[in-house]
This record gives sequence, C-alpha cells and structure tokens, in this order.
Amino acid sequence: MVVLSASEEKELLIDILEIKKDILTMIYKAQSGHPGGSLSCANLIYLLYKKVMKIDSQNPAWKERDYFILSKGHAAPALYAVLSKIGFIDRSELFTLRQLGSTLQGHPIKNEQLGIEVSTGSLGMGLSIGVGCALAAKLDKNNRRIYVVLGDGELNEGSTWEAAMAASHYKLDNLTAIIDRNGIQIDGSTEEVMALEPLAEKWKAFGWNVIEVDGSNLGELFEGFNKSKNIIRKPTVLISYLIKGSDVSFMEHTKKYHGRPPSKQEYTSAISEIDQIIETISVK
Ligand SMILES: Cc1ncc(C[n+]2csc(CCOP(=O)(O)OP(=O)(O)O)c2C)c(N)n1
Repeated sequence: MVVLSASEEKELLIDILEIKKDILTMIYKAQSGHPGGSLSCANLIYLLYKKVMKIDSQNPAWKERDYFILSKGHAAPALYAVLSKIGFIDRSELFTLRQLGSTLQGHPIKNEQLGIEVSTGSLGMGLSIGVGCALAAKLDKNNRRIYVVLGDGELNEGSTWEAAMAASHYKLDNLTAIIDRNGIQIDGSTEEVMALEPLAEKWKAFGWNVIEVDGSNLGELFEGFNKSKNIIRKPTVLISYLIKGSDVSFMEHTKKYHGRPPSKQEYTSAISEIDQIIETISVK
C-alpha cells in the first residue's frame, strides 16, 4: 500500500499552514467570509489535489481528470487557496475574494479554466451533483473518480440523503464523499441543532462503505482515500473528524468564526500563531 513518507508529510503540513494563512488574509482583506469551516477542511482538500486526484493544472479540461465538488461552498477560500497552491489560480487573484468583478466570489462559480467544476453554496446540492457525475462517468466508460466534500451541519439537508440512497442503488464505487465532521455548524453544535449520531451507522444503513478517520492525521486520511479507490460496487464516505477553525487557537471549536472575519488584531495574532507552528515543524 502507498503511504506518505515523513518528509512528504512534513512538506504537506507546511503547505497546508501556508494555505491557512492565505485563507485568513483573503477573508481579512474582504472583511467577509467563513474562516472556521475553511480552516477545518483545508488539509483534506489539499491532500486530495496534491496526492490523490488525477488532475493537471496545465490542462484543466483534461477528459480523464477526477472531479472535485465542494458541497459546503461557503468554504470557498479553502478551495481557492488550494487551487492557487497547485497552479490553477494566480496568487495575486486570491486577494480579490468577494470583490465586485472578481471571479473569486464568496461561493464557488463553475470555471473550468480555474479548476472549479461546479457552482455551490446552497447547501445540500453537492452530493446529488456528484451522483450525476459518477453515473455519467460510468455511462461514458470514463475511469474518473468524483470527490464531494460535505459539511456535517449540511447533512441536515434532506436532499443529501436522497443522493446517498441513489448512490448505493446505482453502486457508484467511483464516488467518494468526505464529511468535515467538525461538530459545529452555523449556530451551535451539530448534536444540539439536529443530532446526526450515530452517523456512521446511518451511512452504512444507506448502503455505503464507511471509513472513519482522524482528519488531522494526513497519513490516516491518505490511507482512507486509497482504500476507497479499491471498493467495488459501493460508494464510500470518509467521516473525517476535524476541528473548526483549526490551527488558530481562538477560532477552534467555536461557532463564533463560522461566518465572521477576523479584526486587525485577531488577524495579526492568527498569522503569528500559524507562523510559530510552521517554525516548529520546519526545525524538526
Ligand atoms: C440551503 C442553505 N441553507 C442555509 C445556508 C446558510 N449556511 C451557510 S453555512 C451553514 C452551516 C453549515 O454547517 P456545516 O455544514 O457544519 O459547515 P462547516 O462547519 O463545516 O463550515 C448554513 C446554515 C446555506 N448556505 N444554504
């Protein structure tokens, strides 16, 4: 089985921290956006683009490419920062987030050249689109895989469960859903607002192959993605336990920064916290 080497993991971790700084800078400059849920899923989106998916930034329309769908579209800054890191989006464009006339709006707008496959933002749509893409790939005899990132609060949308039912009915083994299980949604804990547990059992009952991972552990995530590629006649869901606002202490485990930009002082302090983590990792 392919595993990440220690040096690969270190490189990825540093890149992810740089991506987190970009996320904060974009949202700070725009004074608008969703830091909490962008920080929680940045690592898994980067790992997918960097080590798991078949894509080519020099040929965005490549017919054989895998598809990525950010169903929790409010985490667009994470997607944009990753796409910039891997060469789809010019870095200078990143900091036009949410400005009038910018292609980088608060929620993703389909743009094949920039590597954005699908417009999202209205929660509950992404898995259904993923099911459609996975079915189409089967009909076209195209080996592409479809990856869909969902928020846990987003699972309150009933349409997600219709899509889940359809995916197993059509035996879509080319479809992987990843749940950012950070436990907090817009106005509180997911279990208080609309309880999800027992979540793994629910997906099993819908006919999915379920893999639970510590999403902060890149090795575990990577293993989960690789396992999902070998499952036959079933879609896979990775329930990925993550931390809302991760790597910025005052943003962690709180709904406060779900949709609130940092102040100047908060921004400075967040960047210096991340710089310190980068320094610690770099000298190891
Ligand atoms: C259909 C729809 N209803 C409501 C919203 C507003 N909204 C944006 S984010 C959010 C909470 C999502 O929580 P979660 O999926 O857990 O996101 P995360 O914590 O991962 O950022 C809500 C209700 C929306 N974007 N779409």
